[in-house]
Amino acid sequence: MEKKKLRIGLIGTGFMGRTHSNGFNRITNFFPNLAYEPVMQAVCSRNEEKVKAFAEQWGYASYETDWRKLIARDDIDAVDICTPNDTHAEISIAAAKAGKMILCEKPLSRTLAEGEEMVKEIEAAGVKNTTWYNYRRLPAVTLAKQIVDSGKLGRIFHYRANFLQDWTISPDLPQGGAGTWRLDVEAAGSGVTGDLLAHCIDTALWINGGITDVSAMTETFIKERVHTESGQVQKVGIDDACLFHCHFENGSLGLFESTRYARGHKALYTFEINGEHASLRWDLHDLNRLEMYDHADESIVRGWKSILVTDGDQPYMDKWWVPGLSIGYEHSFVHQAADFLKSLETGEPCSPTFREALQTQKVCEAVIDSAKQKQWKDTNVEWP
Ligand code: SOE
Repeated sequence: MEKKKLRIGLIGTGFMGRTHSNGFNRITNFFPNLAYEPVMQAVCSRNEEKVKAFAEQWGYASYETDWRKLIARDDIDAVDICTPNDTHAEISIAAAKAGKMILCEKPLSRTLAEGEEMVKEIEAAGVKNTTWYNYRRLPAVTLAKQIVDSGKLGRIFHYRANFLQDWTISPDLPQGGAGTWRLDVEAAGSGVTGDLLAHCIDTALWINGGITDVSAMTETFIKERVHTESGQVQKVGIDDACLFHCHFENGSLGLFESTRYARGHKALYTFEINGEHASLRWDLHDLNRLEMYDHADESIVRGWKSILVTDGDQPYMDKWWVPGLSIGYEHSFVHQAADFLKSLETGEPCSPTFREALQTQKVCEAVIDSAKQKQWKDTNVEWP
């Protein structure tokens, strides 16, 4: 059967541009039953030499150096936004007005107000949309969601998550520009809260439901940095580290920590969920493993068991190799791209939609406000 085409226009050729391109490139081989196939139609970035090389490397048929031109093209169905956070609103709103479907890299926006405007415009335009929160689509994380949804854990008491890195410890690192825009509050909106905790919050909302209120503390360890473009020393406006605790709608308590100053940790994302009957824990460094303690096991063999998530019965794994053989980080993007194509077929939304990603923004904003004002803050999250 001839497949329908989804002609992709990618904007941004950094780290995320590569992960998404790799995701689209692998779909047709590994998800052969989808009715749609992605077509790498065009890629856009300001530097012509670099964007041309990127197009050749990743198989895009053409390139642009102005995103407005890419959006105006009739031969693009979906715009994939992989540019820094300060461009998400402008590009996605323009793309929606041009009637394009939109895939936007996380976090949705810099601020809640910006995110609300995006959701309003995208929903008014009625275009299909999704936000890339890739970690949900690692098979072990999806399995954790399935186990919680099955009721096996019973009542949930605790949800805790960490996302620890160490790449910004040096005071010599500049802020702003390629590579270091995540340190510049103007470009990023916030520091670890929007960049790293947003992942933890998205996974937590998805698995454990709405977060009602938060109490947070943040710290900026390095107070001044040189701006890459101006060369001027500037005040640092981002949170270098953030801790918060919260209540979930289901009555459980949440504890979250993120920093880019945990020497030795490059990308340690972990979560643990404790329920009445069973607990689950997961660690990105061993991403195909889900650990579970089940109190229903016979007492003499009761203990933490280690589930290697590589079996064809487990989420997404029927698409890959044979049981026991692993997949990696990049597959989370293949899965999200495949789920987006599948959603075109079924007419269902592809979660997290912009509206769902806005709920993560609400938690992020409440966290930042709580830390600034030293007060508990309601999130006003609407979940689901
Ligand atoms: C930051 O270092 C970063 O690249 C985030 O921007 C990503 O979202 C995260 O997955 C890994 O770390």
